[in-house]
Amino acid sequence: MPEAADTRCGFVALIGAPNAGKSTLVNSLVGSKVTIVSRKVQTTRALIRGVTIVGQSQLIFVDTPGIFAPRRRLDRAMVETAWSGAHDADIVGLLIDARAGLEEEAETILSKLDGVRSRKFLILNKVDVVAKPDLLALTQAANAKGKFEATFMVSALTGDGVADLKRWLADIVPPGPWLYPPDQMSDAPMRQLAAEITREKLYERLHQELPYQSTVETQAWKELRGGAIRIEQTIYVERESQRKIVLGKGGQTIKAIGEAARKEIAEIVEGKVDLFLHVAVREGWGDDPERYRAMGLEFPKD
Ligand SMILES: Nc1nc2c(ncn2[C@@H]2O[C@H](COP(=O)(O)OP(=O)(O)OP(=O)(O)O)[C@@H](O)[C@H]2O)c(=O)[nH]1
Ligand SMILES: [Mg+2]
Repeated sequence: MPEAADTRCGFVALIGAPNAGKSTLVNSLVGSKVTIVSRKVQTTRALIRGVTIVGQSQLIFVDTPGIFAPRRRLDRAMVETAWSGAHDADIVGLLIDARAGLEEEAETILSKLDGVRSRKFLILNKVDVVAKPDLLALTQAANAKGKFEATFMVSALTGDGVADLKRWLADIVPPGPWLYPPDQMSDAPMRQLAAEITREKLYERLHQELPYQSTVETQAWKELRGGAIRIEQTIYVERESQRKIVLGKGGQTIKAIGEAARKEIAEIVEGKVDLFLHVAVREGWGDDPERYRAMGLEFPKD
């Protein structure tokens, strides 16, 4: 590690509407999968940190849940946690899906961003699918509404513009000692990432309301003799009818979810993994403080 006197270190929170590409960008910035991604909105539920080093600077990226008009208790917890991530960061990047432009959710975030005292910059994401003139118009419109130190145009998916953004951040994060060992990319325990990976596979295979009415927890994690890891997870749903859908005909759906999750977890731990998934009906889990603790969320009291 370099001498502390020369180092820089800071928290960079990425906020934005659901589906803007925050998690994809955090993974791209870190160069490894630390947070899950899906085509559906409201995938990320809590603050997820991903760490990377650029020269003498350690950048701690904070992935946040999308900000939208919340209805359920869980929605409120997610939106509150996203704003808390912004307030606590040294630097906040507002991500806008350039294809969607300044839609209602992005406008609402822009209008509240003045209340955040951290340094701010703007990111137009998904430039791989948007024409240049549209990007310039969007840059102007967003900068007219918010005070940003800089605007970046990136594609989190292709990596276009990501290195430039990293270099800029490395120069402006505050001086100070590194907070994580140089080889650490995430501060989440493996059992939490493993639960998130199963949730990602669930989001890929289930539709309508079901993904939003389910949550995944790792119940047991055991290293067996011979090196394999035995993992037990529970998928909580709200109703028996949902349990049946998660299981699928002859157990096909849960099998596919489990197999996809097992493969990915095995790659990350670089070893053999046995994954056992249980599906439990827990009516009202969205109002159960215990589930929020497991997700790393504050429980909104009302
Ligand atoms: N074409 C294109 N698609 C992208 C890009 N970045 C992200 N996506 C896609 O956008 C969708 C949403 O990505 P996420 O990273 O999950 O978005 P998010 O902002 O974290 O979403 P929430 O966690 O729900 O708030 C996924 O299907 C991504 O593959 C990009 O640069 N270009
Ligand atoms: Mg996300």
